[in-house]
Amino acid sequence: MSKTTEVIDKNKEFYERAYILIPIFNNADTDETERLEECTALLKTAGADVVGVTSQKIRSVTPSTFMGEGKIEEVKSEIERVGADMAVFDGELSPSQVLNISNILGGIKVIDRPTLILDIFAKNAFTKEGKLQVELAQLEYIYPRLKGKGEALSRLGGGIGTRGPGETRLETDRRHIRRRINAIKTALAEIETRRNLSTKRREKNHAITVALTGYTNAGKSTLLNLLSGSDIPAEDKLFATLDPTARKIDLGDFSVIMIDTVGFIRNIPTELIEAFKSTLESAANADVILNVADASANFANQFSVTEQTLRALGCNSPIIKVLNKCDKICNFNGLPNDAILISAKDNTGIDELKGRIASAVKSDYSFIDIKIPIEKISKFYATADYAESYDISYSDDCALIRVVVKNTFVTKFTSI
Ligand SMILES: Nc1nc2c(ncn2[C@@H]2O[C@H](COP(=O)(O)OP(=O)(O)OP(=O)(O)O)[C@@H](O)[C@H]2O)c(=O)[nH]1
Ligand SMILES: [Mg+2]
Repeated sequence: MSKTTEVIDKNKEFYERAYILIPIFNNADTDETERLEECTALLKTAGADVVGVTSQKIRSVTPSTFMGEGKIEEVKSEIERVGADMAVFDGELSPSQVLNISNILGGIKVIDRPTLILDIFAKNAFTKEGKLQVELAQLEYIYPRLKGKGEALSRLGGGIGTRGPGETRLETDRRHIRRRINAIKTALAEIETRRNLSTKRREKNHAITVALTGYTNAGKSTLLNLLSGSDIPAEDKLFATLDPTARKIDLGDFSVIMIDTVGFIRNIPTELIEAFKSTLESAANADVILNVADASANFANQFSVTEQTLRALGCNSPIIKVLNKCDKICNFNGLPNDAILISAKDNTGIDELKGRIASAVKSDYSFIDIKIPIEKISKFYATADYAESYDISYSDDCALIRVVVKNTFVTKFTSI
């Protein structure tokens, strides 16, 4: 029924030593190995080594400690043996569960999965907006947990779970938090208004947008670097990208603006989705969406986590499934046949991907070539606002105009 294993024992200075607890429900869609790998990657990104793990199959939740109390008692001696200084629960805990588990484990720090994810976001936020969004999500998560004495939080001490964006330490005074939440919301609303203005400007410039979305660490930034020849940070870390980055990509006939954005993960804290809503919505509203997953991981789950999150954000755009890291797999059986197989590392499948993006764009847009005498060019300018974009070149007494236009407006140009 349950299993106790020691995983890694590295003695790195400054690294916290984490012991993972994994509750497993019978109908779970992710298996134990995957959960352990993902939790280990999250901890590595946050700056901790995993020194042990205990999993337990659970039929019903024990209200006081989530997993059975007997199991937690067993974990105590393991934790002492391997010298862990915190326990990480791969799920969400109530404040009293945190406190009860910590009590049984001799008072050590206990954090849950949302706290761990929020901590990584805090670590990786660099822009003003990113920092505010993360701090808001952290405070919204903490606030209801500070009811009563907030003892569970005072147990945290320092390190993972107590860090805000940048060098800040998270506020834990309820009254201050309420005030801070309101101030952050006002500041974010101002930033959003400014962004909406520039989006409007971009809409007026009629750029076609393609959003890179997908599971964290699937290779979105690496793909954008390859397509655009730029040098956006891409690392073997979770949530390396938090702030949206846009680059122009040439697709032959025309170009698009591709937006790289924050990655998704299973059970992403709702507070994070809420705080990142405006950033995520601008990706969800792009003309075409790429849903990137890692071919060497549980890609079916990765695809569905991303797609569900996008649809929940009101996304109606066409979604193209992209399976990256195909260089890492030997067996191509069982891969979804509606996905494009690529390797951003080895530059394979990229032409097919570009072709698919172009045809998704073309199913919405038409490309028209117009040749008119220069003295009649005002006729074109009278309808030019209906174009997404256009290029004009001149030959003898004629203007040659290539127009990209939404299908609904094609007739505005065919009658010139
Ligand atoms: N083997 C292999 N590794 C890849 C490929 N594409 C990306 N990687 C590696 O995967 C890791 C994550 O890549 P990123 O581009 O940062 O992934 P991301 O989707 O932007 O991740 P987040 O921003 O953290 O959500 C890096 O170490 C990349 O070098 C690929 O095609 N093959
Ligand atoms: Mg990235």
